[in-house]
Amino acid sequence: MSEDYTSMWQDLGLDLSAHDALLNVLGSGYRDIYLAQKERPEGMGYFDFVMSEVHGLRIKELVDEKAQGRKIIGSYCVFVPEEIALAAGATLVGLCSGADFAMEEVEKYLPRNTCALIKSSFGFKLGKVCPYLESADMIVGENTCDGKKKAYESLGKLVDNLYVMDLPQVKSENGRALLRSEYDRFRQAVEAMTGKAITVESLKQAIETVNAKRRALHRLAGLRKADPAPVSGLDALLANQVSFYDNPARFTESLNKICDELEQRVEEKKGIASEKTPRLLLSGCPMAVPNWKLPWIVETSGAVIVGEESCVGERGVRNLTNDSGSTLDELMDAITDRYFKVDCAIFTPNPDRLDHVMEMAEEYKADGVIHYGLQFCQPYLMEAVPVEKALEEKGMPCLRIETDYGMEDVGQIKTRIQAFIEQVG
Ligand code: BJ8
Repeated sequence: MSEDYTSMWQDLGLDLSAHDALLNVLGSGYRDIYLAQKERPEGMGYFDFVMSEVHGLRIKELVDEKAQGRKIIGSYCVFVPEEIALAAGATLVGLCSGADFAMEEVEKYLPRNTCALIKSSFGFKLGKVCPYLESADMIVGENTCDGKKKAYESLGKLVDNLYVMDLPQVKSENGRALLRSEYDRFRQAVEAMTGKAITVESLKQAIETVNAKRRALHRLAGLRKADPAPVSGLDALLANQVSFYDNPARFTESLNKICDELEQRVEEKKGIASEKTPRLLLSGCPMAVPNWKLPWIVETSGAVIVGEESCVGERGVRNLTNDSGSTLDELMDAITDRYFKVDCAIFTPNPDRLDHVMEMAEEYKADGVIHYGLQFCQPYLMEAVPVEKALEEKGMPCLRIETDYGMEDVGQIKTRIQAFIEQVG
């Protein structure tokens, strides 16, 4: 880290020794997993820098924004529209966590058989180690899976700024009407917090900013269709993860620069692995920082990941918001339409996701799909079965992996993945 941020972390109320321990684990994990990769694009230096400052410079930026009166909104789900936050003069950051922390404490609040993602969010709060959570003026929870919606009842007792957004579970007219009214309610809550009314101009501008970020991520995704793959799945995942924290305009510019370099690589047929290396698609639960376990296992076992059907991946960013509306109502409708297409497994039925996984497998010329389900995540584990069946009917091999954030099962997963790679290769 470029500076000593101890006093800033202290002011945010972090537990300094626990936070130090977390940074150490994060730092050594990053070194062993990311910096050990070969043939990385030079532009990834930007993400190395961002990660080295993820609790430093970026937090200082947020603290400075707060000092100038800007509000920070933390969110746990891609259903929370960044467009609305930006249009009201607020900054949105992702809060999902990808590491176990303070598990003993967590299990005083949540049953053991809760998914690692929810437990981790609680662990970061109870362990007082997340400066994003502690900087947030509003924390948005959403009624998606049963685990999350019940967990927010407990989280509401641990924080005094939780806002719960209701979400539909069915893609019907009523479902869309609920989403639209919840987005209006959220807009009003954010306006009341920032004291800034959203205008047609500010919303259009915000839509453009977020669309530009998504377009850059589409560009990155498109380049991964090449063989040899110009960038690793680990690095592409990192770009997607950082998109939840970074300043959106800076992120877009930096990612576009990396894509320029990757375009060059594709032209020169330069890859992170040789041509014809087995290509795998990941599908399933989101992977929040620093959850790099599965891609790390896959890419150190002789395959390359070419896409993620995930909220930290294509499910989260594939659709753009139409900015052609000329009234607030039309723009809010466009936002609702855009987010209503997100095919999270909490929806029932959810045929779009099955179609999307198959489309992606074809487009990215995958040799096989790994379905990633977090233990105790009912929506994704349940959908893993029809996903696997649909893929296999099309002759696309699929491997279902169910795991958590622990490292105890790495050896066993590696053996299964190596066998799968042999099969598809
Ligand atoms: S839109 S995927 S970000 S809810 S892993 S907490 S589903 S038990 S994270 Fe998600 Fe929004 Fe959907 Fe995307 Fe529950 Fe499963 Fe845990 Fe999950």
